[in-house]
Amino acid sequence: MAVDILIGLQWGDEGKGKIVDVLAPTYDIVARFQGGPNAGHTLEFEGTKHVLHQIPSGIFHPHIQNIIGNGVVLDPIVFRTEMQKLKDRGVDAANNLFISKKASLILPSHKALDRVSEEALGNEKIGSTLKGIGPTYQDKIGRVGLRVGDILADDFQERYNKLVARHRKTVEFYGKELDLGDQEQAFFDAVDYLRSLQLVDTEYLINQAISSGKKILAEGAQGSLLDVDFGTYPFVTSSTTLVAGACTGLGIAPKHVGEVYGIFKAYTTRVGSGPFPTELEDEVGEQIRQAGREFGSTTGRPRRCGWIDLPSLKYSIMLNGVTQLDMMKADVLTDFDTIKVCTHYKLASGELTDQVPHSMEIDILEPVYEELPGWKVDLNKIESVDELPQAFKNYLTFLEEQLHVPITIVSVGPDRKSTLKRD
Ligand code: 2SA
Ligand code: MG
Repeated sequence: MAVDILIGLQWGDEGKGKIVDVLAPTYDIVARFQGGPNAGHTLEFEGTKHVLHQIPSGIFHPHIQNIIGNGVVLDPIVFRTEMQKLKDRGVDAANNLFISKKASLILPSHKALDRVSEEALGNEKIGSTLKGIGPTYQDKIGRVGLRVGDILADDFQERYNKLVARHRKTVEFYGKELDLGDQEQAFFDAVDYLRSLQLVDTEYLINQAISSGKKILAEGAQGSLLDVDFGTYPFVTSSTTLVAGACTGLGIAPKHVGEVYGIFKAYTTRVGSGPFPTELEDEVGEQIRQAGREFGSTTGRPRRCGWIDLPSLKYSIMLNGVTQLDMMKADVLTDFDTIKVCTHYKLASGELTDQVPHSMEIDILEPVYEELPGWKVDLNKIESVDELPQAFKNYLTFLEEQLHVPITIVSVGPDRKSTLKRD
């Protein structure tokens, strides 16, 4: 088995970037397989915080080859800025970064489409990051999109014009005008930059690496509950955020999948619209938001906060075939006397279930909680699992008994060092 896959089990922002960074030293390749600039993967080490959007989180390790796979939607403008930021911090990513020729290109007009579409939805808006994700995947599935490899063709400008003409008509359909301002110039400048990088058929690169026994880590973005099929549709992102997405988004046969790391927070957050059964719209939710610094790392939006939700975690574990769990941000719950855990949902019929129903709307289901004693000890200072307070160990055991998967990593602070491994 050569490809391990790391997946967020909630609505994104579980701390995937941090765990990739911690696991990276044992891997030869780190690859992104879906999503794009909507992602915000935060890594902290040596007192500095780094937020990555499109570049894989293995980039800070010089021995690692990083791959942006075919399943990704790539915004050349955002990408170029991201590369420059890395360079400013002394990381020249160009040599160990490989970009799939089959990755989709986000055009400035895709971002305009994202905006007009959200405006038209009004109160029912998805709460998209406005990065053009939905419209770009629509064009991919609609078979009219542009891909990274197209920038090498002589007629790229014509193909670009043709697609923008389509987008212009759609924007007009919404009663608006397409005004791209200086974005087109920025796009073509960034495309020129992209041409100078290693644009390859990454499916061959990865499969050759598998054949030669190299270790690969596929890094998921967003979360399982934002998956286009199994998430809280239509309040989802437009890609397959599950393990299956790593196979199609990189060109990996399922037989090569090894460990599946499922990342979750000790509580739950969601940014954007859509149902969230355990949401706390009170001072407890606000306390979690402040203690956990729960603000979108791409858009800065305040994240909605709530208690941990076991039925949805079980669902994500099932869909992904999770083999190991990693629990993040346990330190955020330090100040609470009791910790609530949603074990079931109560349906309108009065029936209790631990399965995720077709709709997770709160008027259809009500969360049922068990209360566990809080630990009231600042976990941030703890450096080994033996030092963990008993009440916290009990919380872990309770979760493991419910989820039937071992929690092998517990993160108790933002820094690389605050990551405790359990056997
Ligand atoms: P989109 O932009 O079309 O993918 O938005 C569709 C929904 O998916 C949600 N989404 C996210 N949820 C959590 N984190 C994400 N990344 C950023 C972060 C988000 C941010 O790391 O904080 O900064 O706001 C992410 N990306 C997409 C989105 O909120 C919609 O509900
Ligand atoms: Mg994030």
